[in-house]
Amino acid sequence: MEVGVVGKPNVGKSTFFNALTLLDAPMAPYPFTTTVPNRGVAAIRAPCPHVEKGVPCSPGNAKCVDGVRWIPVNLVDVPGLVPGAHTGKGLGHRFLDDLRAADGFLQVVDLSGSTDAEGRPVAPGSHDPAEEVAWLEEELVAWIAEILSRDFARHARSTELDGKKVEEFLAQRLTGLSISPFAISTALRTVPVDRSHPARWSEPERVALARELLRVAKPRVVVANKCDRANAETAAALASRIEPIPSVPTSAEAELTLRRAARAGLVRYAPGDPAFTLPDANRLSAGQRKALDEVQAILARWGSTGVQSALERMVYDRLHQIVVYPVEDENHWTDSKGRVLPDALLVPAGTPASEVAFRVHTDLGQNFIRAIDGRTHRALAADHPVEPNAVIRIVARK
Ligand SMILES: Nc1nc2c(ncn2[C@@H]2O[C@H](COP(=O)(O)OP(=O)(O)OP(=O)(O)O)[C@@H](O)[C@H]2O)c(=O)[nH]1
Ligand SMILES: [Mg+2]
Repeated sequence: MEVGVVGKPNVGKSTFFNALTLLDAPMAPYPFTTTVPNRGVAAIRAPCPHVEKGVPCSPGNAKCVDGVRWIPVNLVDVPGLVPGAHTGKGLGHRFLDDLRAADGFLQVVDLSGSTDAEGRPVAPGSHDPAEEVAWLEEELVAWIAEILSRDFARHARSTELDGKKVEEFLAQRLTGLSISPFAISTALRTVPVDRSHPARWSEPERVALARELLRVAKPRVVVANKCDRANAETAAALASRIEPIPSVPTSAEAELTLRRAARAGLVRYAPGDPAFTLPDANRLSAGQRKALDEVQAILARWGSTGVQSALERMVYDRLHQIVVYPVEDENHWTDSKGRVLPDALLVPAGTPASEVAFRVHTDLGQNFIRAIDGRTHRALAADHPVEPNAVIRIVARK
């Protein structure tokens, strides 16, 4: 699972990225601070089944803290895009190629309206963040259309000569873009192109296909950042202007402050929580105390910093992922070495049991006999969809 962080310059993309990964990507109050993509690992929360089992777990890939599993998700932060980036404005848009594998885009905008379209500081409230949602979509469409069009005529002609299916042709053009066959067939159904003659597809037809592919294959969530300098009315106005794209008000700066303070042992705070506590208030300098007071006020006003929810909104609600726990012993929920619930996997909702087996190991998938639900002890056939949070054993031919 990979999520891309995109948006115009100076809105807080790298701050948001650092808050979720605790890395140190450069951040600064001017445009184009980021010039090369930053990659890191964030995590989303899931209730750990060890709590209902009443035995401690031994997590491998996803740590467990107080009954909450933190499931890793790859995050990529890129340079800022400006209107016209596909024609070379700003830093252009070639760096978007580093987001080819992204399953969805978190678009960070400046809810406080204190940066113009190019990311230059302006008076708060003087720029409407809804505008950048519209033009950023055009930039993403232009990027996919360009990938689709690279060396198009030659490939299209050879497709026609070889009598290859148009779905196959598009899949090849879009290799590595994490666009499913489902998205491709949906786009071909929606956009009335001549299926037998891709070489005749016009530029506007290719752009229309790119737009549809983006809509189906790359869900977006808008991260309405700098909410510490905005109010609930502005957040509601943005939400209604950009419907149906969901938006989450965030203060990436507050989240980064809290996570760094928690790492230093100055506060107790679990990402996404509505509050934090101070284990030893005497350890704080006057500056630290002031910064934490400000964060406290943001939490009181908004309920949380929103950063953790924004990522979870993407992975759970927009990408429809669920967590499953494969085990080898359906009674004790252990692997062959006796470790309880060692692995937590993200899979799309509705994934059949046999597909989960493939995700664990190709051999298990190929030799699948049945799966067994660790709670009900019922057998699941190959095509049976796994439940969210399922603990399952795969039974395979030896
Ligand atoms: N008030 C406020 N400022 C923020 C917040 N998040 C980031 N900033 C500030 O916004 C400025 C830009 O932050 P960056 O994270 O560098 O922004 P970016 O979008 O990565 O910028 P580029 O890499 O130049 O595209 C910095 O001065 C941050 O401190 C926030 O939640 N609230
Ligand atoms: Mg940046």
